[in-house]
Formats: sequence, C-alpha cells, structure tokens
Amino acid sequence: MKRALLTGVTGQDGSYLAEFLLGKPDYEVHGLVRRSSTLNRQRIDHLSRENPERLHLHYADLADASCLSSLLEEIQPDEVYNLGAQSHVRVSFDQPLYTADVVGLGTLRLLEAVRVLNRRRPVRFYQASSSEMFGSAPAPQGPDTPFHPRSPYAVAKVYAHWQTINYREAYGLYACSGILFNHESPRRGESFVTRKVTLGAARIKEGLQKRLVMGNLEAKRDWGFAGDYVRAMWLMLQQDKPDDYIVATGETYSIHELLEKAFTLVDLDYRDFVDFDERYVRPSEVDVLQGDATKAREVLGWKPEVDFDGLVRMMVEHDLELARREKHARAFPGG
Ligand code: NAP
Ligand code: G4F
Repeated sequence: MKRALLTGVTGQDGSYLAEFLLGKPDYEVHGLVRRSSTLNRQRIDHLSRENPERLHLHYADLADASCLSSLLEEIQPDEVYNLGAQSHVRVSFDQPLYTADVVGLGTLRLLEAVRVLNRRRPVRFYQASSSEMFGSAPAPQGPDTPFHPRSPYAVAKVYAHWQTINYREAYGLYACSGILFNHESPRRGESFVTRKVTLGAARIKEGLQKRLVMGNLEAKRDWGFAGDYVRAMWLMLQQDKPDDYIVATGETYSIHELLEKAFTLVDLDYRDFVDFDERYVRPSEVDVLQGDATKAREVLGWKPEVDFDGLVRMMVEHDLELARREKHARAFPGG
C-alpha cells in the first residue's frame, strides 16, 4: 500500500484527490482536518463511509508545526499533497497576516517536516500553487511568464512556490509545484464566483432567491473541472524527476459570459437579476488569466476532459437539484 497524506482534505480539491486515490486499489489516504465547532466533512462523508479501512482523518493545522512533524513521523507517507489554505482571494485582503501564515509559512512548516522524514525514507511533495501568482502579467501565462501577484493570498503563494523549489534544489527533495488555473465543480465553495452564479441561477429559477449581487463582471478566468485537475497533481508525483507544471484549459471567459451561460441554461436573462455591490470588488484585481499547459500535456500526458460548457452545465444541474430539494423541504417541513 502507498500512503498519501493530504492537507485540505475537506476542501474541494482534497475531496476529489482523496476520491481519485481511493479509486486506486493500492492507496491509503490520510487527511488532515481542522477542529471546528460543527462538522464540515460533507465533501468527504461518502468516502469515509465507502472506505473505512483506507481513509484516515487526523486533527492538525498548518499553523501548528509540531503536529505536522509528529503526524508525518506517525504516518510515514510516501506522498504529501499540500492543498490546505485560506484560499479566498477577497478574504485575504481582510485577513492578510492569517493568510500569509497559513498559505506561506504553513507550507514551509510542512516542507520542514517532509525534509526531516525524507532523510530516512523517500517522500514526494506536491504544492498547490496558483495562477493568481501571475496576477497582472499579460495573458496567456506560461512557464516563462514572470509573477506579479495582486493580493495577500497571491504573494503568500509565491513565497510557498519558491520555498518548494528551494527545498528541491537545496535538499534534493522530490518536490513539485503545480500552478493550477481556476478549477471548479459542484463541490466548489459557495462564495467563489462560479458556484455563486450557478447556485444563484438555480435558486432564482426555483423562486428561492430574487437577486444576485456581484462584483467586477469584466474579469476573465481560465476555468476547468477540479476532477480533471487532481489527476494532474498525482501525475506530477509519478515522474522520474520532480518539476513544476502549469495546469489550465487554455480558454478564458468573462464573468458576463459565465452569467450568460448559467442563466440561459435555466431559461432566464441574467441582466434582469444581477446587481452590483462594491463589497465584492478587490482593492487590486487580476484582469485576465489564460494558461499555457503545453508542458503538462507533453510530459504528463494530461489534458482536461470537461470544457467550459460542460462544467457550467454540470454545476447548474447539480444546483437545480439542490434548489428543488430546498423548495420541497420548505413546502413539506415534516419530510
Ligand atoms: P478550499 O475548497 O477552500 O479548501 C481549502 C482546504 O484547506 C479546506 O480543507 C480547509 O479546511 C483547509 N484549511 C484552511 N485553513 C487551514 C489551516 N490553517 N490548516 C489546515 N488546513 C486548512 O480550496 P480548494 O479550491 O480545494 O483549493 C485547494 C488548494 O489549491 C488551496 O491551496 C488553494 O489555494 C489552491 N488552488 C486552488 C485553485 C482553485 O481554483 N480551486 C487554483 C489554484 C490553487 P476547512 O474545511 O476546515 O476550512
Ligand atoms: O471565484 P473567485 O473568487 O476566484 P479567484 O479570485 O480567481 O481565485 C480562485 O482561483 C485561484 C486560481 O486562479 C485560486 F488560487 C484561489 O484559491 C481561488 O480558488 O473570483 C473570480 C473572479 C474575480 O476576478 C472576482 O473579482 O470573479 C470576480 N467576481 C465578480 N463578482 C467575483 C464576484 N468573485 C467572487 N468570489 N464573488 C463575486 O460576487
């Protein structure tokens, strides 16, 4: 059995990656979870039920170096995937120090624990880097594009990215940084723009919500499906040599186009329902992201299977089902 340790297992990507690894007969998955006053394991509950022998959860936090090193000693993983983060860009402007601590120093804490274990047994490390690191660099962004981060989150990710590369160069660690462009799914958090739009369109259609309040609709993103992107993470750790890769679809769409597509799927015109609120505008914005994933395609043999249309359709259909259940529960509160 191979042992994989995942930070951020309760998040969108953590849940897809755990599912992907558990789909292979030879993986045991150890997920790190944070203590919370109510349980937030909805994304992985089905995995715990289906794989009680091969999915193990441990309390830990990227802010706590001692628990990271003692868990690594206890679990002795073959692969470590660092997916944990305060991952919301807008929120990082409200909590810059916390974001820097968890995203930046948290990665360094984990790398240190991996470095120590790697002296005795080989450990492979994956860092969840982000296209946000390119920030204001002109699109399309590729391996030679310089970083110009535009948020506390993005600056912290640049720090973690370079720490990962330095641990590879200084200590010979098998460490990879995956620079992933935006990836979404029905499991995406409700405050990210794709999910906010698909859930909003579905709830408006079902009469559960009247308006959708949004920020900058001009920004453009390269959106892929999270299920495709976790496959690239795993592939990075299966090569002969560690390296860094960009993972993207190569296509870019504006928030206007996202709204148009999602509302058309429920036979509505988004212009009739969307309001603007300054609250959702960032102090500095990333205008256009569009990635060049040629290297991932050529070296890893990776390519996305779900396109923008398929992604929005998948999310709208999921959220329509949710909205219908909510409507039903309101109409028949007893069951
Ligand atoms: P997500 O849904 O927001 O999940 C983040 C995960 O990190 C959650 O499991 C969360 O736990 C955990 N976490 C937060 N603070 C932590 C802490 N202090 N210690 C340990 N764990 C902590 O994010 P995602 O979309 O799955 O993204 C996964 C990773 O990829 C993140 O590092 C993100 O920055 C990066 N990334 C994402 C994208 C994207 O488009 N999705 C693109 C590029 C890079 P709780 O459930 O307890 O909150
Ligand atoms: O969905 P978003 O919040 O994602 P953002 O900022 O691109 O960050 C996501 O992708 C990164 C990879 O590039 C990850 F590293 C990061 O962890 C996260 O997963 O916003 C997308 C765009 C922005 O330009 C934002 O200004 O949508 C615009 N937007 C317009 N109205 C909105 C809204 N974003 C949000 N969240 N909510 C709005 O109402």
